[in-house]
Amino acid sequence: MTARQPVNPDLARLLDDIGAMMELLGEDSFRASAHTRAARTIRDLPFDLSTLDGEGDSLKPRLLELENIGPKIADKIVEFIGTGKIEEHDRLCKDCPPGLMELLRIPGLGPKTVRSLWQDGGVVNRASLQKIIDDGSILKLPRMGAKSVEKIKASLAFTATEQVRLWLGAALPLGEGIVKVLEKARAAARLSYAGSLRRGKETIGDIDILAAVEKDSPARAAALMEAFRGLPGVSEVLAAGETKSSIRLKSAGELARIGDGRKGRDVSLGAGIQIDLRIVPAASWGAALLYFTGSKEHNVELRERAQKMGLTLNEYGLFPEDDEETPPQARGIRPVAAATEEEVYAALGLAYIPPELREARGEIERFELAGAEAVPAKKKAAKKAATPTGGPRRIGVPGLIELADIKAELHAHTTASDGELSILELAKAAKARGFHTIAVTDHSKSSPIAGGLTVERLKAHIRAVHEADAQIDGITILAGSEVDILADGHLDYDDELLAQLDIVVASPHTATTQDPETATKRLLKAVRHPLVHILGHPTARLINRRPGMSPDIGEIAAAAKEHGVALEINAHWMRLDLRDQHVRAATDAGCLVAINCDVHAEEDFDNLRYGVLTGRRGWLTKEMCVNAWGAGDLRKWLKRRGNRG
Ligand code: DGT
Ligand code: CA
Ligand code: CA
Ligand code: ZN
Repeated sequence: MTARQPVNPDLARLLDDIGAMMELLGEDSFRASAHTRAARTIRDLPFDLSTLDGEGDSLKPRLLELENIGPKIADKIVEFIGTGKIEEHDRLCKDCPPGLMELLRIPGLGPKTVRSLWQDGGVVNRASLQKIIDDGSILKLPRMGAKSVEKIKASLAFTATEQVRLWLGAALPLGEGIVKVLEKARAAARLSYAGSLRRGKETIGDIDILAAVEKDSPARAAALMEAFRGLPGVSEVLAAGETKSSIRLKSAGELARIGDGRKGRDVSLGAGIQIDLRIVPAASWGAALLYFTGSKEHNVELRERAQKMGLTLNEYGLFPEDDEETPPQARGIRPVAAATEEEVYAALGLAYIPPELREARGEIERFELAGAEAVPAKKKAAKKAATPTGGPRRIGVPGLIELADIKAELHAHTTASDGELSILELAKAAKARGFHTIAVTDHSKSSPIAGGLTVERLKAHIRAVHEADAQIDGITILAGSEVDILADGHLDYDDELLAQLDIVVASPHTATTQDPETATKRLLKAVRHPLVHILGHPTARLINRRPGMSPDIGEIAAAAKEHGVALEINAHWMRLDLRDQHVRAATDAGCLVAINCDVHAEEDFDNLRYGVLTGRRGWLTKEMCVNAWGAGDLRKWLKRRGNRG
C-alpha cells in the first residue's frame, strides 16, 4: 500500500469549518454541531485516520465505529482521504464570505453573532466590522449593547497581533507568580488559577485567575483589582471592572521567577499573554472555580447531568430547577451546593474529578457514585445523591500518578554528550530530589551534533558510570544509552553493545516528517527489539515548532504491552511527547509508561511536573509508571531480557 500523509489535523479543520459555515448560513444547527463534534473526535484520536486499512466503501465501517461519526460524515471522511477535498466544503465556501470565517476565530464571536453582524449589519470581514464599531452603527443591531461591543473591540485588538498558544512550562510559573503576588494584597478569601492552566493542558490560550472575596467588602475587591493591574510586567489594561479585569504582559520574567523561583529565564516567554481576573462571592467559590476551570465540554456534560436530576448548574451554584426566567441566584434561591467543588460534584452524584481529567473524555461516567442513577428528578435529588447509601462504587482513577510518586529519572545526558553535568553531579542532583535511581543515557553515534558516543567512547563511558556508582551511596546510577532509532527502525548500536547496558532508551531524532505508516513501522521495530526498555519521545514533536510524526499510537501501545516496553512522556514542556491523548491510548492498552525529564542541566529536573500533569491527563496510574516503582521492581524489569540490568 502506498504511504499516505497524515489527515487528522486538516480534516478536523475542514469539518469544523463546515459546521461553522452551516451555522452562518442558518442551516440546520443540529447537522452543524454534528460536524463540530466529529471534528473534535478526530482531533483527539490517538492514531491518524490515514493509517486505517481500506479505501472507499471498505473504509467506512471502520469510521462508523468511532464516536460521533455517523454515515454522512463517514462519507465525507472517505471523500477527504481519497481526494483531499470535501465537496460540501467547497459548496459552502461559495456562499460564505471568507472574511467571516476569520471573524469566527476571534474569541467571543460565535456563529450566531457573526451571522447577525453579516445579515443585519453587512459585515463581511474584520475591516467592515471595525468600521461599524467606529461609526457606532453596530449599536443599532439586534442584541448589541455597549458592553458586548466593548468585548468585541477588545477581542479585535487582541487578535490583531497573531498569538500562538503559550507553552505550559511558560504559563504555569506565571500563574503561580500571579497568585503569590495577589495573596500579598490580603484581600481575597480564596485565590486560584483556573482554565486550561489548572487542567494542565500542553498549551494555554490565556491565563484565568479566580478570587473569592467575602460578601459586602467592595473595598477588598477594589484593592485586589488594583494589585492585579499593578502586577510586574503589565503593558496594558484591556478591561477594568469591579468583578473582572484583563491585562496583558509585556514581560513575564519577574512574575515567572516569583512563581517558581528560577532565575535567569528567558523574559520573552509569556510576553503578550492575556490574563483575566474574576472576583466571585466566597459563598459560590466552588461553583465558580468549577465553571472557570472548564473545560467547556466538561461543563456542558455536568449541566446536562444536573438537568436530568432536576437541577440547574451555573457559576453561582447548583440550584433546584424551576420555570422562572430570572436566574435563581438573582431571586435569592439557596443553592443545593456552591461553596466547594467537592460539594457540587457530590450533589451531582460524583466523586471529586481532578482538573486534569475534565475534558469530556469519559471522566463523568468513571467518577459516578453508587446510587446516582436511581435519584428521582426532584428538588431533594441532590441531597440524596450526596450521601449515597452503598458508598462509592467507582472512585475514579485510583492511584492516579502524582509528582511525589516519581522516584527515578531514566533519561539523562552528561558532559560525555550534550549535557552540562558530570556523572557524579547528575547523580547528586537526582539524589537530592529523593530518587533511588538515575540512568545515564547519552546520545548514540549517529547524533554527532549532540556529541553522540562512538562505540569505543560508549564502552569507556559504561566503565566510568559503574565507577561513579561505586563512589556514591544512596542512589543507583545505571549505565544506559539514548540510542537513535534510525529512519528504517534499526538501532544505532549493535546488539552486542546494547546488551552491555543496564538500560536502553530508543528515540527517533531524524526523519521526523515520515508519513504515519512508515513512522509506525519504524517505531514498532524499536518496540519489538529485545534489548529496548523505553521508547523515548515517540513522535519527536516540538510544540509550536514542529508537528513530529503521527504514528498509530494504539498499535505501538499494544506492541509495547506485549513486549514489556514503556512509552515515554518526555517532561520537557516543549515536547510533552507522548501527549495527553497518546498517554490515554497507552493506559487504555495497558502498557507501561515512563515519565522522564531528559535531563541536560540540573534545572531540567524541574520539568517533571509538566510530565506528571500530562500523565494525569492521560489517566496514568502510579502502578503503570516505571519511574514510580521501588528500586527492586525497577531492577527486575530492566533485567528481564538480555541486558546486563
Ligand atoms: P484556553 O484559554 O484557550 O487555553 O482554554 P480555557 O479552557 O482556559 O478557556 P477560556 O479561557 O476561554 O475559558 C476559561 C474557562 O471558562 C473554560 O475552560 C470554561 C469556562 N467558559 C468560558 N466560556 C464558556 C462558555 O461559553 N460556556 C461554558 N460552559 N464555559 C465557559
Ligand atoms: Ca484560559
Ligand atoms: Ca479566559
Ligand atoms: Zn532525545
